[in-house]
Formats: sequence, structure tokens, C-alpha cells
Amino acid sequence: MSRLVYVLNGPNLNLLGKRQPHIYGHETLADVERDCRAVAAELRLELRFHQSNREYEIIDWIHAARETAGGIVINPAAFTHYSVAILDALNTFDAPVIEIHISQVHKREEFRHHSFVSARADGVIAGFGTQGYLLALRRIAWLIDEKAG
Ligand code: CA2
Repeated sequence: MSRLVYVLNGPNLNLLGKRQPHIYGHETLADVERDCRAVAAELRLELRFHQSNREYEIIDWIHAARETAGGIVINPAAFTHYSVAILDALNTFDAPVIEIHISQVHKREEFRHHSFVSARADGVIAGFGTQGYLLALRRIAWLIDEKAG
């Protein structure tokens, strides 16, 4: 299986580390990308790391991943809670999908407790801060290696 992994980030995550550090911490998205690239190198994964505030761009990246990727790590941000379109796109992708949330969404407002994406995700990580991305990459690498035998 391909060792290419897409790491996709939804709306407002470009502001990570710049607002609400009590919820999302002090790391910026550039810090997260740097840490993901370091772990990916260790795991021999190739990474495509993207963020968008536009739902269609995230859908287009999922479609691109269908052709080439061995896994997707996705923090859909607010789209988590209402995007059937992202769920439908993920349902066309055959390899592992890990959903990640920086904050512990189940400790927060009720509307954050439901995720459309969880209906497709093979695993969900929430409340581990930005370390969740690195754990998700380790899980995807493990699943790729397991499948390769
Ligand atoms: O905890 C997460 O990772 C979330 O996916 C983040 C989303 C939120 O809507 C989800 O319920 C949980 C919000 C992302 C907004 O990111 C910001 C980061 C820093 C400052 C402002 C927004």
C-alpha cells in the first residue's frame, strides 16, 4: 500500500497558536506541520499537509487522496459537526482514515459531541492537543505496515 498520507485541516485552524491558547495550545499550524514531517520521516511516510477554510478544497484533497494515498488524517474542525459532503467524500476513500481533534470535544458544548466524520473514521483522537496528529500518523503507519505483512 502507498505510504503517502494526507493530513487535512479544516476552517480556522490557520489561526492555531494565535487565539484561544487555553483551548488549542500555543503551537501554530506550521509547528504541527514541522512535527508531523519529523514523525513521517521516522515512519517512512510521505506527507501532504493542507489547511483550508473552504469545504470544497477539503473534498478535492480527499478525491486526490483516492488515487494515491495510503491514509488520511483529518481534523475537519467545525465541518466535523455538519458536513455530510466531507463524510460522503471520505466514504469513497478505501484506506484508513483517522479523525483528530485537538481539544476534548466531549467536554465542550453539546453541538461538538456529534461528528458526521466519525461514521467513516477508523479511529478518533480527541483531547491530546496537537500530539494527536503524531499519534494518528503512528497509527496509520502501523495499519499500512500490517496490511503489507
Ligand atoms: O478540537 C479541535 O481540533 C476542533 O476540531 C477545532 C475546531 C472546532 O470547531 C471543533 O469542534 C474541535 C475549531 C478550529 C478553530 O481553530 C482555532 C484555533 C485557534 C484559534 C481559533 C480557532
